Amino acid sequence: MRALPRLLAALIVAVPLATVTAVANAADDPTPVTVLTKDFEDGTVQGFAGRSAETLAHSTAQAHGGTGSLLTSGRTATWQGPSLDVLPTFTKGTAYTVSVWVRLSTGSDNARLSVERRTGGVAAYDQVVGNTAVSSTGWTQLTGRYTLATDVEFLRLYVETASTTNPIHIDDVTASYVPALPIQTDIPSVKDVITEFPVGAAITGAEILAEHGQLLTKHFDSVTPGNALKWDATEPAENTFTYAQADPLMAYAKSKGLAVRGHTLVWHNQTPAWVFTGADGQPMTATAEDKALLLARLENHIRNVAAHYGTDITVWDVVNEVIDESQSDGLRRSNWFTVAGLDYIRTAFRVAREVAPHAKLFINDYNTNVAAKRDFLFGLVQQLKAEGVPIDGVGHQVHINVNWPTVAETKAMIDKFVPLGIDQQVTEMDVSIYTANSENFPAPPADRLLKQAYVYRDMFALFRQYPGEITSVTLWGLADDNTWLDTFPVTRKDAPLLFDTRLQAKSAYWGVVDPSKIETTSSPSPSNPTTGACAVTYRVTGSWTGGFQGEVTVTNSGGTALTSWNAAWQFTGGQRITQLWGGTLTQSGAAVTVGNASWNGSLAAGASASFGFLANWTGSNPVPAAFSLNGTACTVR
Ligand code: 9MR
Repeated sequence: MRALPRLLAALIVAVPLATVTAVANAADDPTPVTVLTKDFEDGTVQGFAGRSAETLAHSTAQAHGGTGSLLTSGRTATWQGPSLDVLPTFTKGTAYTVSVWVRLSTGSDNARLSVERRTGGVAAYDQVVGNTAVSSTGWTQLTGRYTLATDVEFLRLYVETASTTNPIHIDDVTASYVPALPIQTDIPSVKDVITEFPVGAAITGAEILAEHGQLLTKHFDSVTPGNALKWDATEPAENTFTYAQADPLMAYAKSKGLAVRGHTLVWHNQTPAWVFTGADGQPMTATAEDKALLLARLENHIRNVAAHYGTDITVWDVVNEVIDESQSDGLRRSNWFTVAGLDYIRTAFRVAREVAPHAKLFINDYNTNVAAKRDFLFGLVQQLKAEGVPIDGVGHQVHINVNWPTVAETKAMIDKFVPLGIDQQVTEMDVSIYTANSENFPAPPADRLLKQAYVYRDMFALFRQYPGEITSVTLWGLADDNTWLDTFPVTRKDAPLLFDTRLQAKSAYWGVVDPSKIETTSSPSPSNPTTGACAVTYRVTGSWTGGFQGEVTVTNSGGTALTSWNAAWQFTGGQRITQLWGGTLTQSGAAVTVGNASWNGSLAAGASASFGFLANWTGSNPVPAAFSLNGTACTVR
C-alpha cells in the first residue's frame, strides 16, 4: 500500500523550483490597506461612544499627533472605555493590524485593547492586546492583530483598564491589512510527500477561512483545534457545555475529510476556577470529599465532551503535561494531583475509553526529549499500563528551536518508548527561530531560516524512520502569521512553521518536502563577490505617524558583473523594517543588510536592482548617510 504513494510523491517533488519561487514573488505587494483612521483633529469624537454611561469628548489637553485626542471620563468600572463600531469596517477572515495610542489623564494602570462581538445576541470578548502599562506621563501604543472568525451582528473595538477608572485619552487609531496572497498551488502537498503517517496542523477559528482554509486542506491530513476543545471553552460553568468554538472547526474538518486530534480533556491550564472549588466555596484540598467531587466533575466533563463528538474524534489527548521532572517523583503538583493524586489520570483514561472506545487515548507532554522528563513519563506510563489503565500512546509536543535539541536526543526520546509497544505521536511541533529570550528580530534572519529548514529536514527524516511507532505528526499552527510563540516566552515576532506570514512556503517547507531545494530557496547566496564601485538611491515613498515606506535602488557602477549582492546601511533614528520585498532582510539594531532575492542577484556592469520596504519610526526618520554594496562604499544619488 505504501509503495505507490511514495512513487507518486517522488514524481510530484520533481516540480522545477523556478516555477515555485516565481509564484511566491509574483503578486507579492505587501503594502497595507488602511481601513480605519481616527485622528481626533476635527473637534469631534469621530464615531466613538462609551460602553456604558461614560462621557466622551474631544480634548486638546493631550494629543499624540496634531492637537486633539479623545477623552473618556466618568468611568465607574474598569471595563468602561472608548468603543467604536467596526462591524461595517472589518471583514470575516481578514487579519487586521489594529493600533491605538493611549494615555491616562492621571495615574498609571494597565490598558487592554479588545473586541466585543455578538452572534444571536450572545456576547464574546476577544483580546487584541493584553495588559500593557499606561500612564499620564506619556503615550503608549497598543497594537495587535485581529481576525474575525465568525458571523456577527455586533462588533465593537474598545479600550479598558485593569484596575483604575481614571479618564483615558486615546489618539491615532488605525486598522490596516495586507491583502492576502494566493496560496502556492504548484508545489507538492506535504501530505502527499509524507506517506508514513498523517501530518496535521493546530488551528484556531479563522484558519478554516479563505486562503488559510485552502492552505490547510492542500497540505494537511488532520487538524487539532488549538484551544476550542479545552475545558474553559467547553464547560466554562459547571455542567454548562458549549461547543461554539469547536463545532465550526469540527464541521469543517468533517466536510473536508480531515481527521481530528482532540486536545485536551484534562490540563492544569485553561481550566476554570470552579472546577477546583469545593462545595464549601473554598479551594479544594486533599480531603476525601473534595477528591470525590473533583473526580465526579472530571467524569461528567469527559462523558459530555467526548460523547458530543463521538467517532468524529479518533485520538484524544486525555491528559496533558502531568510530568514535572523537578519533583522527586516526577509528578506535576497541579490542582488535579494535589486533590486526587494519580487517580485523576486513572479516572480520565477509564472514562474516555468507556465513552470513546473507538478513539486512541494519549498522554501528552512537552520536553519529552529531556532525559529526566522522558524517563519519568516512561515510568508513569509503564506503571499505569501495568495497572490496566487504557493508555494507547504518548504524545511528544516537540516545541523546539533552531539549536535545540539534537537529533540524537530526539531519537533517544522515541527509542525509549518503543519497548512499551504503544503509539507515539508528535503533537505540537514548531521550531522557534530564537535561541535566547533576549533575542528579538524585526524579520527572520536568513541564517536562522536556513537552520530551521535543516531542523525540519532532520526531524522529519528521523520520524519517517519509525513508520510503525510514530502514527502522526502535527505542527502547532498553520503558518507564521498565527503562532503562540509571538507572545511566549516574551512578546516578539517568531516564525516557527513551514509557511510564512503570507502563507508562502519557507525553506522549512522544503526541508520537509524536498531538502535538495533548501539551499536554492535560501538567500543571500554564499558567493558574494566584491564590487568595484556602486551607486545607491534611497527614497521615502510614503510616510505616516509611526511608519513609512521606502525604496532603494542599487547600481553596479563597477566594470565587473555581480552574481549576488548585499546592500548595507545604518538606521540611526531607530527605524525598524517590518516587511521587505525584492530582497532578503537582516536587521540587527541600527545595522541593515539586504541581500538579493533569488531572481535579482545578477547585476551586469551598469545594471540596477531595486527593493522596497515598510518600516516603523519614532521621533525622527533620518535618511541614512552612507551605503555599501558588497562591502564597497557607494555614491549616494
Ligand atoms: O496554542 C495555545 C495558545 O493559543 C494558548 O494561549 C495557550 C495557553 O494555554 O495554549 C496553547 O497551546 C498549548 C497546548 O494546549 C499545550 N501545549 C503547549 C501549547 C502552547 O502553549
